[in-house]
Amino acid sequence: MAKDTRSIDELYAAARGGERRALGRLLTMVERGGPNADAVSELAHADAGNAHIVGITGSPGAGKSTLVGELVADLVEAGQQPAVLAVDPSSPLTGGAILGDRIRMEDRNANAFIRSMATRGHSGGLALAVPLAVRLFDACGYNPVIIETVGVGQVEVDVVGAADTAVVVMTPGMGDAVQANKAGLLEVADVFVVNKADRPGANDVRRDLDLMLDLSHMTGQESAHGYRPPIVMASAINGDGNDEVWATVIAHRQHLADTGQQEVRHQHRIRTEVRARLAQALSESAESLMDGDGADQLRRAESAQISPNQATNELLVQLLKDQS
Ligand SMILES: Nc1nc2c(ncn2[C@@H]2O[C@H](COP(=O)(O)OP(=O)(O)O)[C@@H](O)[C@H]2O)c(=O)[nH]1
Ligand SMILES: [Mg+2]
Repeated sequence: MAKDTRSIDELYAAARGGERRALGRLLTMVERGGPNADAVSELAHADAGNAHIVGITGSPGAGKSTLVGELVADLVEAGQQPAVLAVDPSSPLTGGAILGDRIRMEDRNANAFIRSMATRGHSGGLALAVPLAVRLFDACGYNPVIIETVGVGQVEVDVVGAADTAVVVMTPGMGDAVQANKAGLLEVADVFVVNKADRPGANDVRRDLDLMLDLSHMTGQESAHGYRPPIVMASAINGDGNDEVWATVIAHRQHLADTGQQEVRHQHRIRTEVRARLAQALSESAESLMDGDGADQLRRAESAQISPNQATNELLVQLLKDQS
C-alpha cells in the first residue's frame, strides 16, 4: 500500500467523513503525544461535545471486555455508533478479549470503532492521551464513547472518574468490594455491575457493596442530589443483565441532565485534563532545568553544600522565572 502522505487536516477531514484508516492514523498520533497529538486535539476541539462518555473499570478478569463487547453489539443493532477505547497496560495490543471482539466487530459492522490504546507501560501518557482520543472519537460522530480501563492505579481511577458515567465492574469471590473501596472506586462509581452473577457469591458482593454505600451515606460521602449508585447483577458472558446495565447507564445520564450535573462533570473532566497537562509540562521543565541552568544548585545539593530543600526552593524560583 502506498505511504499515506496526507496532512493532519486532510486526515481529520477524512476521519470525520467516516474513513476508518484516517481515524486510526490520527489515534496513533494521539497515542504518541507531542505536537501532532496537540494539533489533532485542536481540530477535534471545534467539533466535539456531543458524546456521552462512559468509563468502565474493575479488576483484571472481571469481564469488562466481555460486557463492553456485548454492549457495543447491542448499541450497533440499535443504530448507534459507539467507540471503545480499551486501555489495559496488563494486556497490550496482542492480548485481551477485546481484540478478538474488535476483529469480529469490524467485520460485522462498520458503525463501531474499537481501539486498544498502547501506552507503553508509562501510565502518565495515559492521562494525556485518553482525553484526546475521546475528543477525537466524539468529533468524528461516535456516541457513546466507552473507555475500558483496569481499576488499579490512580491515573486509571482519574480517567474513569472524569467520564460522564463511571461503571465499576465487580465479581464474586475476589473481595472486590473491599478492593474497590481501597482503590477509591466507590467514590467515583455511578453504576455498579456485579458480573459473573452465574457464580456463587454474587449476592455477597452485592450485600458488601450495599453496606459500604450505607456507610458512605452516613459519613456524608454520598454524592449530592440524592443519587445512590445502583447495583446491577449481570452475567455478561450469557447476555444476562446487559440490557439492564445499559438502561442504568442511560438513567444516570438522565439524572445528570435533570440536575445540571452534566456541566459539573464536564468541568471536572476539563480540569483533570488540564491538570495532567500542566503536571507533565512542569515535570519536563524541571528535568531540563536540572540538566541545564539548574545543574549548579543540584551539584551543590549533591555535595551537601546546601540542603535539598534549599536547592529545590532556588530551582523553583528559576523555574517560575523561566515559565513567565
Ligand atoms: N462465568 C462467567 N465468566 C465470565 C463472565 N463474563 C466474562 N467472563 C469470563 O471472564 C474472563 C475475563 O473476561 P474479560 O472480559 O477479558 O475481563 P476483563 O479483563 O475485565 O476485560 C473471560 O474468560 C470471560 O469469558 C460472566 O458473566 N460469567
Ligand atoms: Mg479487558
